[in-house]
Amino acid sequence: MKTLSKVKIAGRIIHKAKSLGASLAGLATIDELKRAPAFTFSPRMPYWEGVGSRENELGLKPGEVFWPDVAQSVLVIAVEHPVDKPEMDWWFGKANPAGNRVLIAIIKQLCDWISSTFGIETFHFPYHVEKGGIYLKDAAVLAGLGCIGKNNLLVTPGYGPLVRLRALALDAVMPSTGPIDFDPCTDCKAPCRKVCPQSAFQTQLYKPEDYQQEHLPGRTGVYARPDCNLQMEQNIDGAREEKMDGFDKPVKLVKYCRRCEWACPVGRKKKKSTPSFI
Ligand code: B12
Ligand code: SF4
Ligand code: SF4
Repeated sequence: MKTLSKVKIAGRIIHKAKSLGASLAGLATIDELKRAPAFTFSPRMPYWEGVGSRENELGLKPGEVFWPDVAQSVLVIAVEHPVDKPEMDWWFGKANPAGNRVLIAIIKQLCDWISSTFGIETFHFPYHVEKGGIYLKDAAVLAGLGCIGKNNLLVTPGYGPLVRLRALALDAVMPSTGPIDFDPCTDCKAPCRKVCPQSAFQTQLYKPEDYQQEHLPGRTGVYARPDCNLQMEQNIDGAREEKMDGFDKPVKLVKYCRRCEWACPVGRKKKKSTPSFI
């Protein structure tokens, strides 16, 4: 069989990801990831407050990432979570949200396809970092999917922050597809920061001189993770049982806050204007 160049393999993998339902897909190397802000900052981050510091079987300290032997590059995919499909994000009791299940299914199929087509070993990263996952937003920035916005979310040119992410590792160094020259936040008045019910973007909790790095949560250290996490806990406490299709009994529906995500105008599709004579 003719040997394909890495560039061609990368192109085919990205094309396959999109044909399986990914809205966006891109590649970054593990060496790039290891130097990325979330990876260098997290193990030194105070205020974990229980988020991401739960007991784990990998022996990881809070914030540490587990790198499997096969990890040389990562493929990051994004699936759009449009405003008019909020249910993609809802937790039904302990059941994964529908959007998460879509991401998992795409990555599973890609893992099988990549190893059978190119003979490259793969690893499906779990969601939680303490269970062996990676920092997906930074990975997505390096893979060229978008930038970190003032709302501390990945903001993509086509879908704004309205995406969810997942990744797999490849046992081959692939050409990186990013980062891209894109920053819609510079001249934006940041409505995303004003809508937060917990005022999580009000104070600079982390300072560059304390961490010897420029990029911090909320870009400059102004995102207060403990405040945001409090909102998530309130959302869990306030969840009500509702009757839902596909469930025999009423199920607890957790609808986590997305205000900083929804307030961002980037990537909103303009509704087709209806001709006035109809
Ligand atoms: C733990 C977690 C939480 C915790 C803590 C969040 C946090 N950021 O600390 C809580 C429960 C509070 C939370 C809340 C939310 N989360 Co959350 N969360 C995660 C998880 C599992 C890990 C994130 C983490 O710990 N990061 C480490 C911290 C230190 O990183 P950070 O805060 O992002 O800060 C870094 C970046 O800003 C970066 N950075 C800044 N500038 C620049 C510039 C460049 C060039 C680069 C490369 C990097 C960079 O540097 C900082 C570190 O120094 C990820 C999934 C995953 N495996 O990645 C989802 C994830 C980040 N969450 C997600 C979402 C959507 C949410 C919520 C909207 C809730 C919801 N409805 O789902 C809110 C939004 C909060 C916000 N505005 O950031 C999505 C984000 C999608 C997107 N478009 O970005 C993710 C990726 C999950 C997914 N399903 O796709 N989350
Ligand atoms: S609302 Fe403005 S500042 Fe906030 S993420 Fe979107 S473009 Fe950036
Ligand atoms: S998800 Fe809600 S609570 Fe958390 S930062 Fe965004 S607006 Fe604030």
